[in-house]
Amino acid sequence: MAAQEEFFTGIPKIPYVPSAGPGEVMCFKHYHAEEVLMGRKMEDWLRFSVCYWHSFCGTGADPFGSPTLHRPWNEGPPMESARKRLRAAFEFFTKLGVKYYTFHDRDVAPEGSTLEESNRNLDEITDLALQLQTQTGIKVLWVTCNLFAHPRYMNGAATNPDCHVLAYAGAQVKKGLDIAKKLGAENFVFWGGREGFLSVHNTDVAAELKHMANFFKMAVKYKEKIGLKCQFLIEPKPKEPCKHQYDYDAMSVIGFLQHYGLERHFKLNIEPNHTTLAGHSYEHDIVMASALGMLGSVDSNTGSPDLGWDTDQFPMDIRNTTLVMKTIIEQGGLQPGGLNFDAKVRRESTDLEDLFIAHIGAMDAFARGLRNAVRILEDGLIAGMVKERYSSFGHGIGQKVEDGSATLEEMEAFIEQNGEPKVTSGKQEKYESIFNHYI
Ligand code: XLS
Ligand code: NI
Ligand code: NI
Repeated sequence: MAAQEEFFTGIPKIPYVPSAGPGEVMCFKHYHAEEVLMGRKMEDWLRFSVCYWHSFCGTGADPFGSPTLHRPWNEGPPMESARKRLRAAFEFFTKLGVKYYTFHDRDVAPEGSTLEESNRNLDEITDLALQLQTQTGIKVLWVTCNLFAHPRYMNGAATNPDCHVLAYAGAQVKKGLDIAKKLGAENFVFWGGREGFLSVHNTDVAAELKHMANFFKMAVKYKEKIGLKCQFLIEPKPKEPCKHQYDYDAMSVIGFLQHYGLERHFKLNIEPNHTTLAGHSYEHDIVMASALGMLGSVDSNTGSPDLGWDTDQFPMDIRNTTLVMKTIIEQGGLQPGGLNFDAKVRRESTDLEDLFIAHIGAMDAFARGLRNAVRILEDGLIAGMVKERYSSFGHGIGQKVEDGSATLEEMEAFIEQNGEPKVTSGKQEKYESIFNHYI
């Protein structure tokens, strides 16, 4: 048998070299997979995942320009290049030392002219994926269905005004769930690509929301029927491609899930670039979802404050990664979710090695965030200050508010007895100064 084609020639398995100088970017200086922090290996806190669509399907094309990234695996007839792409991807995951990957159904296998043909393509490619997974030990963090690229979905999938289109999406998701089971995916993501509206004039919002909820109920039912054990995740995004998307941000998705009685079956996959598009700060939705026990996974990327769209850059800012990791440690980890690099190299970063440099840089940024967060939590200084700030809820009237037994009459009696509260400083700058000490 001919030797398997190598795509990243000259690039070895990426080593950990903590002493490496500033110009050495093809090694980890902070990410040390096996090192144990707060009782867990770094790789288990971080659970890094590479995304298929940007890193292996992306061409660098944008609305103003043609492809700039000419990948050897994207050449040839569709099924042949699908197989090459998969082998290239597994070579990349192995050399990078990442244990998880994520994909849309249509990233790994081309859409055929009928659903049957698309499904056959998927069967064939996922046979190879399963083989490569077994050989390498690499696993699927999550699968998702692309319910937004094909023209049939231009008016939405689960929220399409035409039930024929919704049915197609349902059929596609059924197959996606079968594939998730076949490959042992740990999660399944629903990103509402075109679930929203561009004009309120032609849209029955109440009907669309109900259809979307019923669509999710069908997915839950089928998941249970086939005994698929993965976590369902919804990924909020406020806009793009729609002007308004129903899954606007963490709190709107949580409200939606609760309204339709779906909250037990889903968690959230938070993408910080979407959070900033919603007008929040980077860590906002991670903190909000986690506070309500709904943070399931993170699409680790970042936007650009100068551009108002989903630029999907690699996360390189240590302040952000520290805040994210602090939240993740506080909730006891992300498993079965992970940190998925839903990020793409810039269209100007045309070398194959740039794919490695980008992932290594982002992994190191998260490893530093993890190390910083561990120091913040182990020192306990900030936690102690926050605890003190809320200490009035630990006794007396505060305790009654805390456990939900207090009444407005008791509030009135308390004020009659104790009068005006004394104002206390919020000390924001003190917290910020202490936080900076750990960065
Ligand atoms: C798009 C989303 C998408 C999902 C998966 O903005 O981030 O890539 O993560 O469909
Ligand atoms: Ni995403
Ligand atoms: Ni995105």
